[in-house]
Amino acid sequence: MEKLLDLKYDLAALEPVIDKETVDIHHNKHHNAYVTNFNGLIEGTDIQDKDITSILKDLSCIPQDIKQGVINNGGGVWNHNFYFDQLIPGGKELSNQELIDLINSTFGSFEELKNQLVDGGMKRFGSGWIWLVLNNDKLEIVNTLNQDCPISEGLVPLLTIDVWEHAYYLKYQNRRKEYLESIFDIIDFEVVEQRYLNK
Ligand code: MN3
Repeated sequence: MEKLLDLKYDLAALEPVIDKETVDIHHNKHHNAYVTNFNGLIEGTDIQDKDITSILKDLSCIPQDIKQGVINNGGGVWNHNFYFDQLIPGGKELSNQELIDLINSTFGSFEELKNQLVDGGMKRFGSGWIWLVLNNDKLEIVNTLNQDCPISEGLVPLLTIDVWEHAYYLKYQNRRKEYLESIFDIIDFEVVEQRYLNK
């Protein structure tokens, strides 16, 4: 069973990049609903005592009649935990040289990594996520539909941006690109580094 993640910052602390009302509705309503629905689905089943990461890493463990619901709602919990946990007022820069070198050798530069994440987020048609992942120690940008989670594909996520409209629409409306470009100002790259080191 899952609990709603405790945010490390106040609801208004990510302004002006993400406004208080958006964080409030996104976290306390949408994110919380995934937690409630996920717990309701797994309660009383064979997987009720399994942790969410092991469930999503091995979808074959999910009873067939609740499988798609667990993928949608469990992914909703996991992906939002991952998203909100890597945000911080003012952002934090990357300092790990090994990861900096890997980004430069893969994408050419840190700026180009950002460009490709923005571009990938723009190309994700409909609701989903854009991710920086490790695929067998290689950096890749991938996107997922709905609440699908890259750990179900054996990938190691390092960073994600939620491109569901509920993540940005109150402030940015149709300007998804502006949201994608602005969010880098509040990404905590120390968290991203830690994910890389714990891979
Ligand atoms: Mn969301």
